[in-house]
Amino acid sequence: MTTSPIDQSVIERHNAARSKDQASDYASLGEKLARRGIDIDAITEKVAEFTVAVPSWGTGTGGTRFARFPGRGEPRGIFEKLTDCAVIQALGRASPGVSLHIPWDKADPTELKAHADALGLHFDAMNSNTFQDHPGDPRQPLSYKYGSLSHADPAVRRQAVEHNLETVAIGDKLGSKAITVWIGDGANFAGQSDLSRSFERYLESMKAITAGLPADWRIFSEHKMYEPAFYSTVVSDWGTSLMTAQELGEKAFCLVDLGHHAPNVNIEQIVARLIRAGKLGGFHFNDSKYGDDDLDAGSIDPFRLFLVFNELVAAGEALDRLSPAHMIDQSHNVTDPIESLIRSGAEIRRAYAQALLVDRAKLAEYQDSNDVLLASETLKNAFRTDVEPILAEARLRHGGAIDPIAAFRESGYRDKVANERPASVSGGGGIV
Ligand code: PSV
Ligand code: MN
Repeated sequence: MTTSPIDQSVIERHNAARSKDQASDYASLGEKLARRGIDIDAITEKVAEFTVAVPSWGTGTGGTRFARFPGRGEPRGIFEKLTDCAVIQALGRASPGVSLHIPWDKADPTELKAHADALGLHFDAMNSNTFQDHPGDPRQPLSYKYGSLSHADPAVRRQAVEHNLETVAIGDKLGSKAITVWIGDGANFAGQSDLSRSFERYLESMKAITAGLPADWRIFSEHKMYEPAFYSTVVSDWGTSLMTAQELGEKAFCLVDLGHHAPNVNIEQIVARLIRAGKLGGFHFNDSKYGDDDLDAGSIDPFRLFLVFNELVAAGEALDRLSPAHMIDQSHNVTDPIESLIRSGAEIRRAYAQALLVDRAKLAEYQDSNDVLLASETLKNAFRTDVEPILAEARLRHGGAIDPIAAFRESGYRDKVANERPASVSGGGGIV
């Protein structure tokens, strides 16, 4: 028996007012798709099965290195963050999983698990944090100022390895099956560190973490081109990440954070290559214009998100074997985090639904006969399809809201928690 922080009668009232329009929009899209030989219900079912985990740290207002402007009723700790995640799931029905960040979310695992179970949530990949110091944490007395897993000092490396293993041990009690390792290690100046030796030290540390994983766990290496290091970063690109995963063996995979590449890089091609190598471990979805902007998924370049999903759908069985983790990694500075996360879950599902509509036989035919224009049109045709009735139907059939943002506002949840959580000080994990 699970309890939802959103009264089901709010959702029912909301849907009752919209169900006639939804039924007619769904029927009319169904007719259009039937003319293209597509069964709308089969697509809706696949969309409903597709889920993406929300980041615990995304439920509070993020910030930049200039300022953080707290929002109303922000969660004050991991238990309230989980409650907010349950709101996102109750309305959007796309995100029953939550990704935790340790030590930001450190709490008694038994209590955490019980709280999540009661809310009908589970835990996706764990994240370790060796990109910050943790004053007061007796297990991490040494500073990460000059690096963590690749630090020149073996004592710092050992501490960072231990922190990762502690994160795994917590995750294991919570039912998680993977750890994502992102390090901020790198250099601001040429000559500051030895590019080869620092990578060797990183690999050695990652091997120690991998050796300590439970049998059914996976480890994801997450690359990022720059920031906080601005001259060189130890795990800067997918080549480094792939080398890492290949060297670590069968438990190791690469995680693609959409914001972590050079400007204009072809992310969908990276995804295709990682699938080919059998090393695509998962995603951190978000969107960006300039760098690691951590904006809402699909808010800037929905076509790019669609093209990523086009590769995933095209991969078919090869992807099923990899079963990559889908997670959101965003920073919400000027929107209500709950609304942004609901919308992002829907945008990610939208890209998936559009990718399912691609006529793959025709696409292959046009590609092989060098009919460039019609190959391009085949993709664009799927992307141009307004799949909103499918997304709404997937929510509706699973107890969610036809228009989840409107339902969230109608629920009065933000006002309620603003009263219950006065002048909260701690938002998310801070800057992502
Ligand atoms: C780093 O920018 C990152 O993408 C990593 O996934 C971190 O775990 C997350 O953001 C939060 O800082
Ligand atoms: Mn990330």
